[in-house]
Amino acid sequence: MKKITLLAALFLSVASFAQIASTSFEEPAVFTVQYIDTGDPNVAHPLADNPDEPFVNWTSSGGEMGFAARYEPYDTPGDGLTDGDFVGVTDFAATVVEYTDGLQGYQISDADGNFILEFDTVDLSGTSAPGLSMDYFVTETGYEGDGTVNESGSDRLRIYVKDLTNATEIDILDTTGSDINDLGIEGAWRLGTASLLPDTTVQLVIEARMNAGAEAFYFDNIVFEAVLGVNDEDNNRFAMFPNPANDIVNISSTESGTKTVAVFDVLGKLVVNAELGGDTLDISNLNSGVYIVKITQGTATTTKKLVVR
Ligand SMILES: [Ca+2]
Ligand SMILES: [Ca+2]
Ligand SMILES: [Ca+2]
Ligand SMILES: [Ca+2]
Repeated sequence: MKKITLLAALFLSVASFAQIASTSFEEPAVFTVQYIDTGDPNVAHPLADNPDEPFVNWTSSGGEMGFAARYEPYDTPGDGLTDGDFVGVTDFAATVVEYTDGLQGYQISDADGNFILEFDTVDLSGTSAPGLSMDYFVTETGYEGDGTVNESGSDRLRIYVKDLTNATEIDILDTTGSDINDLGIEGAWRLGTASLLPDTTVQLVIEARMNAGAEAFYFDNIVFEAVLGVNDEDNNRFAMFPNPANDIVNISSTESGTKTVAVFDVLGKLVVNAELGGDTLDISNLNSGVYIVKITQGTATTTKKLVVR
């Protein structure tokens, strides 16, 4: 599932996307057992990876982003993760059916304390309109409390980006102050987004507090993207005509080979996703309006605005 989060920037002009960093949690091996913390649940500590248990940490080898997990007790410490919990990289999601991208994602459940997941920092130097998108799922069950007190029965999920350059924090989701049940976010995958600033260094952080096995949060498809300049090489490679169009539009490339074409409506919803061997894309199902067309061929990718009549 590809998502476009930078529609506002895209509408300004023809522009080209680049992925700056991402993880879909597909690289780590998976273990379908519980993770058992061997540390002291009464004190804060980094969570170590254990043999033949789900990875809670990952060191990037140049592909997917790395991440590191740590545990912080409540003011009223509980079992933490010493009682065995389904956390870390998993390929199953009991109540979720499946992850949104690939087979694997990251699960945090029954932490009996605070589970904090920090991702590798991302350098946004030289980018314009950088942003982050990610998918999250909150199970449908009876959460308690409003998350304002660091104690058992005060469930909380906060997802945010730390702007390390400006010492600010950009919230993607913060349930603090509400009973999670009152937010209408449970039982379906949700898209989380953040608009970021160029020339900053940022870090995605997830903080989760819950005290029951049915209370589970799942994460997948984390992508930092930015718009690269107009009139770049990738943009010049592709032509789209006629525009405005109806019924069909032609998408040509200066290079031979299959093209992947994704069409998004103004709300960022994917409406067409096609592999094109030739140049002709059927758009007869699209209503009149403005669309964003993302064209990919090999490593080249660009985005163009299409008007459908
Ligand atoms: Ca995945
Ligand atoms: Ca636990
Ligand atoms: Ca509740
Ligand atoms: Ca709870």
